[in-house]
Amino acid sequence: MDRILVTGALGQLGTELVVALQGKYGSENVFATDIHTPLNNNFEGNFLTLDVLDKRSISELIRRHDITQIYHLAAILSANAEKSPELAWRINMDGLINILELAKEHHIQKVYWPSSIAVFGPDCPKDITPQNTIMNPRTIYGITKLAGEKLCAYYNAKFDMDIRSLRYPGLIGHGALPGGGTTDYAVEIYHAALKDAKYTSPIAADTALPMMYMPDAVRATLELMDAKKEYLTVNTSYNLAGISFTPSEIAKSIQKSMPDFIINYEPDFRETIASSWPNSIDDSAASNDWKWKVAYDLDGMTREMISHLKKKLPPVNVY
Ligand code: NAD
Ligand code: AKB
Repeated sequence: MDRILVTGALGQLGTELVVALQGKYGSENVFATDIHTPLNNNFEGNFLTLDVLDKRSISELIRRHDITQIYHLAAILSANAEKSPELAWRINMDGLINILELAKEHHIQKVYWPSSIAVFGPDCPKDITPQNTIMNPRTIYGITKLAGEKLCAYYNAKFDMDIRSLRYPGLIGHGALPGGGTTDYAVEIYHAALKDAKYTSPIAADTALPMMYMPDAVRATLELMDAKKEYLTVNTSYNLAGISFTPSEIAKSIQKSMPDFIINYEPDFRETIASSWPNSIDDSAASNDWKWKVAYDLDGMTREMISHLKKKLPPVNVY
């Protein structure tokens, strides 16, 4: 029987991935953890407070609950990482090596660890960025993700482990508030549209970034984890494409259901990060190896985001 530990479970990805894991493995077999506690303590299922820098507590939790798989999501995202690089290095790298060492020691069957399009830098091809290319990330977050990919590949090869990874594009979901990333503007914009009918973008109007609606990201994760190991040809982290759009294009998509919505642009340090990342991604390795196919386009995602958030926020001119 599979028993699952999820770290960083209260974040944007964890909030939706935990529900999918509970559906697949049974709520009683999923142990969601985070350094923070759930708001109003209203978490459905097992929840435990856990700091990924506290190796002894992680080891104790794995032993006590007979954990067989780990989804290690805890991290500091790109924009926040630029404000505290040393903290980002500790959480992203020391947290990862704690998990890898404990996974080895406790003979964990499978580990999932997410990487990011942040592994790419300004020297890589911007359009349809290949799986393997020059990387040279310029952000501390991207550096930790690239080092993390190499670390996972090393543990796989050296200790014959099964650690799998995806290079997510910017993820867009309604389950949790944005977590300090550069692509998080594309989550904030929906909240702002419904709350104030206007948004000031920290990213320039025509800077395209690869993005993905959260249900696609969750499905990709479960599909990769279910794939037969012998079919997987990428030993670092799979490129994942999704949909690419600019702030001006997402604004136009929102205006289809909210014609009064206004967008302004005040690019800040996040624009520098965004313009060092790809415009779009080549994910043919994922399509070939485990038949990955994206489902949501920009307008489909916009319709769902507005419909879900409308139930949570006071509405402003939604037609
Ligand atoms: P998030 O910032 O929303 O959530 C991260 C969670 O980690 C938070 O709930 C936070 O409380 C927790 N955390 C921070 N420090 C911790 C610690 N010391 N111990 C335990 N928990 C701690 O991030 P997310 O968007 O959910 O991202 C999850 C993972 O996916 C990260 O590894 C991130 O790098 C990766 N990823 C996310 C995106 C995206 O667009 N959201 C894109 C690419 C990759
Ligand atoms: C960020 O912007 O930092 C994340 C990511 C793309 O990894 N959303």
